[in-house]
Amino acid sequence: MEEARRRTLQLLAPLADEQLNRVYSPILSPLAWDLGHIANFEELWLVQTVGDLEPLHGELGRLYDAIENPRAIRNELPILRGAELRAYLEDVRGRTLEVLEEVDLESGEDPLLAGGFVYELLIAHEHQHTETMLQLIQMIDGYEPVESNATPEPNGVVDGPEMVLVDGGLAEIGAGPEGFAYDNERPRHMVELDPFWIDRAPVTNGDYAEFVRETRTDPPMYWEPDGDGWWVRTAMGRCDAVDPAEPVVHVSWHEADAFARWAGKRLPTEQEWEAAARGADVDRANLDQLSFGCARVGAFADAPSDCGALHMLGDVWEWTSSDFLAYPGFQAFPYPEYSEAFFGDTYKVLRGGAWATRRNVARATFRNWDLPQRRQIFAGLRCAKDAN
Ligand code: AVJ
Ligand code: FE
Repeated sequence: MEEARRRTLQLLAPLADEQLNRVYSPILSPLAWDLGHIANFEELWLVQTVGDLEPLHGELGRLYDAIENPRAIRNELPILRGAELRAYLEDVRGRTLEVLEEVDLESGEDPLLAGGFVYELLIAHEHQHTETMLQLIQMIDGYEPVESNATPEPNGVVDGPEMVLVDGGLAEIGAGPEGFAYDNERPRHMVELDPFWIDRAPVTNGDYAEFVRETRTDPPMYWEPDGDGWWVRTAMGRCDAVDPAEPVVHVSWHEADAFARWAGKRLPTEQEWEAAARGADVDRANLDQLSFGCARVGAFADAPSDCGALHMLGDVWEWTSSDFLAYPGFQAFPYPEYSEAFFGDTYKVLRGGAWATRRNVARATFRNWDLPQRRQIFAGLRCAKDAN
């Protein structure tokens, strides 16, 4: 929990209070809301629910309820700001640590506490909100990270076939009963897959620029023409040449789907994606935020998934053709608003995690979801094709 908090505060450290309170986009919360929401989620689950204590600020929690308060209105709420916000984070954490002293994680009677589930939930939640914060940080001109790592360079055998084959048959989908996973990843179940081809690597900026040129479709978010027939990236107010060898990022589901059809292919289903990701190594992937961008295709080429695919985890979330639906036998846990409220044909599933995703929340069974028109998320794609 301390490590998660250090990262949250580190990402925000270069920013003035005015920037934390500013609305950069109606589809993203002001950073001060995210920060207060992180602390309030901790208070709700670790202090109030586990510790049976009263909240510090009475009804304050209602302001940080993500379902009750759509992103566009969050800055109009009387949320905590400035020193009061910082004090709330610290006071909640103090009480969390007091409660933790008393807690019995071993008895297994309370499913919330068994295996430390609620603590894992809390950490994953904070990790996911730091990714949301990074979506907004892309819009802040002149943002300079406190700490950053060079993006990993291509290694191993980078050249290979355009697509790799995944055998058909029964595939195990979803997370098993052990360890932390979200409710929407469970229960694990078998699906019958026809054999299919999947791109060995995510679609690159080079591929996507060709699609834009030929179809006159909009470029990805944050691309501007460089005046010389190519493109620059303008995220964080920069002006860097688009690298044709990096995976394309900040495209919508509609754009991803159109690209796949233009290429004579299709998006994979989320089950196909998961089968293709089997054997991918979460420790050999461009994750965890500090590279502040994608790695060129072929980074970790020495660590392919079992079918031979690269970059299944990290760099960009990959759009799938699948709607966000419950797995057979799904049970909401610990609260229906986490996943169940979003099931249906409104949201599309993304898989794999991006450079902006903490390593702790990236895994082959993890299901992310968003609206098909969204581009501020770190989303790209890879294509699939029937094998017969
Ligand atoms: C899984 C990224 C869609 O941001 O709505 C954060 C994660 N859930 N707090 C979201 C989440 C509750 C969720 N996504
Ligand atoms: Fe949240």
